[in-house]
Amino acid sequence: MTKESDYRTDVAPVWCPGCGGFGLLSALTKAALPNLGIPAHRTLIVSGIGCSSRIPAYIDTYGFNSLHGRAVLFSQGAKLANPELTVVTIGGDGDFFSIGAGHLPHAVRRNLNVTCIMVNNFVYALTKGQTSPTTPYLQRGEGPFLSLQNLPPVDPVLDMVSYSVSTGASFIAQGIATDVPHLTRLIEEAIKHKGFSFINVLTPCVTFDPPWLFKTIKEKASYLKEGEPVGLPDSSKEQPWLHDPGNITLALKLAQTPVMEKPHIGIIFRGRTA
Ligand SMILES: Cc1ncc(C[n+]2csc(CCOP(=O)(O)OP(=O)(O)O)c2C)c(N)n1
Ligand code: SF4
Repeated sequence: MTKESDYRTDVAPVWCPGCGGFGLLSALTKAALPNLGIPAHRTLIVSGIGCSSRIPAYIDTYGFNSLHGRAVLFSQGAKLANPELTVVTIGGDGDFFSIGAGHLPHAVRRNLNVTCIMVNNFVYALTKGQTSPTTPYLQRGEGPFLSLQNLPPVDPVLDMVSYSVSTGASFIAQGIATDVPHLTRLIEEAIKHKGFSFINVLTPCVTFDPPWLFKTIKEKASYLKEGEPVGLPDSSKEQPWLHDPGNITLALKLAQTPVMEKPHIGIIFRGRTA
């Protein structure tokens, strides 16, 4: 059994106090990696560029702080070169879903055994608050949202979970950075899954998100439990949808629920293995 001290470097995180990055770091180093017992020298963490992408410096495994938008390519290359490695890719919503979005469907169809963790803080944080594809949609003229230039986002949200379901990703989950024990379980399941796995981690950016954003997400978070009723508009007491991660129709329904209305937390879909 390995332990936390095997996975933390002595580099102190430079994240703002309260940043959601700390939750993910704890989930990985205090629980998921020690629980799985994967030796540090058999683990590679690849990130892109962003606040969240600083994480390889804080985890004492192999690590690579690569290029903005390209982390998933480096991960696949590393896995092909050394199939013995456990490869985890970590990056922001800008990284995975803006500049890097074109790589994802191809990673999905190759279905290599890599785990992708998208730190979805709804904003480009490192570059100081520009909007990303996941920034909640506001009507033009509704007022300033995030950017220093006071420009509200006018484009509708692109939803990464729906995108993963529709491209056929073999493992899809949604976690929340403030619930570390639950996030730990999702990460463990994703790493154990033999194939491409994707976790969308809803994460607070205390500096550039408006405070109501993460407060709303926490209040509305709805946990998925296998075999138990799921809160969907067409699920009733008489005819409930019961959660079944193998049901792609249900996965699409869950993914299409706007995250600001009902963030479904848990394993959304588990399909074919590599
Ligand atoms: C090719 C390239 N384009 C743009 C940038 C500038 N840049 C660095 S980080 C970043 C966005 C960061 O946002 P996100 O990926 O969501 O991560 P976060 O900082 O929010 O964790 C951008 C645009 C870059 N480093 N490289
Ligand atoms: S700016 Fe946001 S994402 Fe970056 S360290 Fe601070 S809280 Fe975290």
